[in-house]
Amino acid sequence: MRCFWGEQQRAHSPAGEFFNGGVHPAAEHPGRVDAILEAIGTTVAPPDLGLDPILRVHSHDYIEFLRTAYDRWREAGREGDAFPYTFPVIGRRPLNLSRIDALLGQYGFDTSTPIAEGTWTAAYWAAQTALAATEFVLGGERSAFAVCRPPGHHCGRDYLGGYSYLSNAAIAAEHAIAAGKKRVAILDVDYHHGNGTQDIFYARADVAYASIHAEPGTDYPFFWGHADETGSGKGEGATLNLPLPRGTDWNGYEPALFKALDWIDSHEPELLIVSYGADTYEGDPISHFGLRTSDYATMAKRIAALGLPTVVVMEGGYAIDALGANVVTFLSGF
Ligand code: SP5
Ligand code: ZN
Repeated sequence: MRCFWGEQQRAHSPAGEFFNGGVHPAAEHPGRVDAILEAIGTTVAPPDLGLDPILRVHSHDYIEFLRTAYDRWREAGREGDAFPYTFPVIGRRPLNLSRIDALLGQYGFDTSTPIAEGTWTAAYWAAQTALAATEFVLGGERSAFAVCRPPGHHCGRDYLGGYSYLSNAAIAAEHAIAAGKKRVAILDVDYHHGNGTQDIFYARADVAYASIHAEPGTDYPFFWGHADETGSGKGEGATLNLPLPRGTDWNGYEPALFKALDWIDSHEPELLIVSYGADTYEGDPISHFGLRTSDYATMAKRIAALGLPTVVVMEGGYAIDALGANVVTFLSGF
């Protein structure tokens, strides 16, 4: 499968993330792509399609924030990576605040997603990588893989979170719609619910979103991904959430996958985008499913049986020793 990757994506290298009352080494680090690139071999660098396709998904003010936040953080005299500490949980509205600490809270929902020196550059090129893979498939190819990093499925139109800054999968989907596709489906198989992708398309009928993920009652992102979230307005029925308990192995996973695939098929999409996270792996350090490396070949074979042009976008996956094998095994199933 043709694989796209931009070296600029290495530039994001936050020192740590904050959870459980302390700072821990960042799980989403550049070593992840070393493991993936070594396993997949040749990659193609994406061209620069500019900001326009990104602005189909994200708001201007959010993009302006993301581009400038690190510099503003340093100008405020701070050391290290930019972290928020106050969040507008009640009555979030577009106040025109200027202090960087207010902005960090306004545009972020967790403390796992710091803005470091190269964050904007890397996120920008991750989006370009997703766009290049999408262009390749729109050009008539059966499938392509975008080695996106940082990942994207937790961030929304105007907020970051869950190691995600730009919504690579949503940017790919909107690019396909702008190119004339009438209906697109996104299948999200990362261990965590893709709350950002869901949010972006929640009221839309033309982009169907299906996710299989850890029960949010026990796992991040907690507040989204519950089975009763099915879309709103014109998008009612165009969101499907299939939460599974911790400990789920392939025997428990496969029926949910079949359900999601049947559901996607019934929406008659012209293009499929897969948000692929390898953090469903049994050895993942921050997750609790029990999939084995060989299961990813079966997973991909089932997805490929839909017979749809498919763009695979990388999301999470933190077991570095097995990450390359998990990705390659998944891609081999197409
Ligand atoms: C793209 C993606 O997979 N994002 C996941 C973000 C999860 N952040 C959660 C941080 C808290 C992790 N708790 C780990 C406990 C380890 N013992
Ligand atoms: Zn994940």
